[in-house]
Amino acid sequence: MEPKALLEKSFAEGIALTFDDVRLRTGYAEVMPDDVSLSTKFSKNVGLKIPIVSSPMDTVTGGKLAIELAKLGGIGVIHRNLNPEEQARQVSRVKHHLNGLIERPICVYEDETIADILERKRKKGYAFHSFPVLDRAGKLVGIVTGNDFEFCDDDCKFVSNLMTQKPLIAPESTTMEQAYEIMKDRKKKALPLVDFSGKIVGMYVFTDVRRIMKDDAKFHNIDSKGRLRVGAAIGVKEDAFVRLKLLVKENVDVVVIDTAHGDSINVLDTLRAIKRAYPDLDVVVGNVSIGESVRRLIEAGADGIRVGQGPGSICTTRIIAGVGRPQLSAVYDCAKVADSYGIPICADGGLKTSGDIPIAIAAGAHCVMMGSMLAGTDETPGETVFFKGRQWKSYRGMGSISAMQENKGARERYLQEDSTGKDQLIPEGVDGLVPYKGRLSDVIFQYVGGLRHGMGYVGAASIQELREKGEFDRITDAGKTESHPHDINITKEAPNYPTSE
Ligand code: CPR
Repeated sequence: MEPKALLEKSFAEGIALTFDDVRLRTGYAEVMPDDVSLSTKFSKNVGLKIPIVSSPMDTVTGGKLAIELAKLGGIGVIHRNLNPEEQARQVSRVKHHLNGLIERPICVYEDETIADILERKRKKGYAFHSFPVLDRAGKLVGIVTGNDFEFCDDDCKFVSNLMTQKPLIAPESTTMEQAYEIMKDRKKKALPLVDFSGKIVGMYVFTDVRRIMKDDAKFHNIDSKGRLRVGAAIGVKEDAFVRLKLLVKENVDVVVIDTAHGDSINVLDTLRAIKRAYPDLDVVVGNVSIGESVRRLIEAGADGIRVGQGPGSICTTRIIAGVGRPQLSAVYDCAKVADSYGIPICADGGLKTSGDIPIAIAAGAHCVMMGSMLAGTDETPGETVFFKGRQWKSYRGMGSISAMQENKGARERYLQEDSTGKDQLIPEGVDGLVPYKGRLSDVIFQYVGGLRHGMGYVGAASIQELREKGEFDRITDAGKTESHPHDINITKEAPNYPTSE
C-alpha cells in the first residue's frame, strides 16, 4: 500500500483520526459500481466474496446468521459465550447447510421391525424419514420413506415387507445437479449412491438438494468442498485447546483468538502453540491497534489481524480505561506492517453506515467486522421487543456487565475470569437495544451497494485498488454537518440512512 498523505501527516503530528474525521476523494473512473470486484481475504487462506465479517458476539453471530452471511459472500465468526460443544454444533450446522451429499447415510436392516426403527428414530432424535435398507451382508436391498411409516397399520411388520425393493440408485460419481434432475424426473425423494459391489456410499435427499439448488450459489462463500465457510472465536490457554479439538473436527475454516488486548503474552503463547498443533488451520488474532503489535503477532504465526481497540458502538474501554486509538489511524498503522508480510487486516468495530466500509478499506483494511450494523436483523440470536412504538432487538458488548456475569469467556476477554459478582467486575461495554432491521440479505444489499458506489467514485475496480487509490480529505465539523442531510425534515426513511433511534 502506498503511503496516505493525510494519515502520514496526522501521525507526524501525533493525531489519530477516525471515520467521521475524513471522506474519500473522488478519482478518475473507468469502472462502473456494478462491475467492481469485491473479493478479498479474511486470513491468509480464507477468502471472502464480500468484505464483511460478523462479530463474535452473543447478540450477533450464531449459526443462523453465519449461514446467511456466508451465503451472501461474507463470513460469520461464531461467538464463544456458549460451551465448546454447543459452539461446535453451530459450526457443524453451517458446514452441513449446503451438504447435498450425505456421505454416511443412516441405514436400517431388512429384518428389523417398523417398531424398532420408530424407537431408534425417537431415541436418536432423527428428523428425517427416508432410510436405505441393507441385508445383513451390507448390500443395499431397498428403501423405506415417510409414506411407508405413515401407511403402516402394524408396527410389528418387518422392514422387508414395506420397503420399496430395487430402489432407484445412481453411481458414486453422481453430482448434486445430476441427482436433482434424476429425482425430479422419477419423482423420488431419495437417491442412494452405490459402488460397483452394491454397497451404499452416499445418498441425496430431494428436499435438501432442492433447497441448495434454489439458492444462488455463485455468491456463496464456500470452501474447496463446496461447504459454507465459517469461523469461531476461541480464548487463550486451555479454553482455546478444548474448543479447537471440537471445532477442527467440524471443519471450522478459521479461528479467531478473541481478546481485548491481543498484544499480550498469553495470546502470543497460545498462538504459537496453536500453530504448532494445527499448522494448517488459519488463526486470526486480535485485537490490536499498533503496528508493532501486528509485527509480534505475525512473527508468532498469525494468519490474519483484527484491528480495533475501543471503536465499538457498545464499547466503553476508551472511557473506562482511557485507552484505545481512533480506528482509521489504527487500521492504517497496522496495515502498513501487515502488508509487508502479506497478511490481511480486518477493521473491527466503529462502522455506522455503509460509507464507512470503503473508508476502512482505503485506510488499509481487507475486510470489516461488524457488530451493531448487523445486530437487530432477523438472523441474530434473540427475540424482538416492542418499545416506544417500534420493534427492537438487544445488542450488548461482550464485556458488558450482563455478558460477563453470564459467561467465563466474556470475563476472560477482559482479563477478569476469576471475578463473578457484579461488584467485582469492571465492565468495558454496555447493554442496549438496536432498531429491528429485518432480513440480513436486505441489510447487506445496502451495505454492499454503498461500498460499490464508493469504489465507483474513487475509480477502484477491486478491494486492492481501493486500498491503493483511496485518498482522504480531513473534514471539519462544518464539513460533517454538510455531509448529512440538512435543512430538511425527512419524511421518508431511506433504507440505508438511519434517521430515528
Ligand atoms: P460495532 O460494530 O458494534 O461498532 O463493534 C463491534 C466490535 O466491538 C466487536 O467486534 C468487538 O471487537 C468489540 N466489542 C464487543 N464488545 C465489546 C466491549 Cl464490551 N468492549 C469493547 N469492545 C467490544
